Amino acid sequence: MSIEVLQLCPLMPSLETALSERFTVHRFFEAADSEAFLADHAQRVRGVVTGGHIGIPAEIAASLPALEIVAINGVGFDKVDLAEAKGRGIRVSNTPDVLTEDVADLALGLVISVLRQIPRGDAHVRQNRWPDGDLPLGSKVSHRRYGIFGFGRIGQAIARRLEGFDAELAYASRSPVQTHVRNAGSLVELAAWSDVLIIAASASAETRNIVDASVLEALGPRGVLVNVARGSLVDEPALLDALESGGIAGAALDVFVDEPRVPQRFFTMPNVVLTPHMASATHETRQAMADLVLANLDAHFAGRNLPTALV
Ligand code: 8YV
Repeated sequence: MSIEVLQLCPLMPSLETALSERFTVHRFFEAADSEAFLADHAQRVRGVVTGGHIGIPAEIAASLPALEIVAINGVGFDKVDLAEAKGRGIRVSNTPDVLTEDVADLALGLVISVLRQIPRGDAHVRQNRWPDGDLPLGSKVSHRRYGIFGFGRIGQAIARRLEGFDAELAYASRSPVQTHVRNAGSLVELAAWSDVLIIAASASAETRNIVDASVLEALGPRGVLVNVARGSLVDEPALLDALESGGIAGAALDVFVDEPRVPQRFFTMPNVVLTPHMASATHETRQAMADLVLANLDAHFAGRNLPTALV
């Protein structure tokens, strides 16, 4: 009998094909009636495959008595209760490292997009508004002060890229890091020093809403916020207020509090660049993530250690 696996979100087609060749896959996200769906399948489900942005909701985990492994297609594990998993003897894996470059690349793309107004320029040309006049001037990218909050693999990859822009760099982090980059101290001190504050820290109870009104005030009316981490790190209403009142100069955001729903107040702001949580969304990286998801599932069901285990 084939092993039964619950899939909580759409995945790239090659991964879905590979999963269906190995397992009986129940596509939970397509269920019209989730309770009835779980009543039909939950007792036999031994594996869950999910995205980093979705994790596994507590009520689903609780409904799966035979669950052995949660394989996250993503590096973030903020939406999986690791302590609960450990307590139940459930293994959890993620896909670290393979997406670091892409997330850092997108962070740089967002920095350049917001400072140099690339999406605005694109709209200006497409909407044939250029004959009526030029865009207002943008801001310089090179030789600026960049503060990076969270200085793990992704934060450091962002710093390496910014060195190519002759940037001044500083970071703040909850754990000490061995680096030549200056430690600015607290997040408020980092924000006060920065022209651009880039959020690259992982989400947790301690970092929830950590970018609050006081951090935005420290960043100030010439400062720009870039977030490639998780929406939960930013107090979104405070950010909207700061953008509307001129409390900060602009923002570029790949992540939001209640994805895929984004507050409409953002939509009309000319000083904001918005992308749909796509930092790891390249063919190459999603394939590498898929390979790791499969490697972890294969290892588990063959009784081996997981290549990238969290628990
Ligand atoms: C993905 C992510 O969007 O790695 C993460 O934690 O949030 C992203 O890479 C997502 O997990 C894809 O399933």
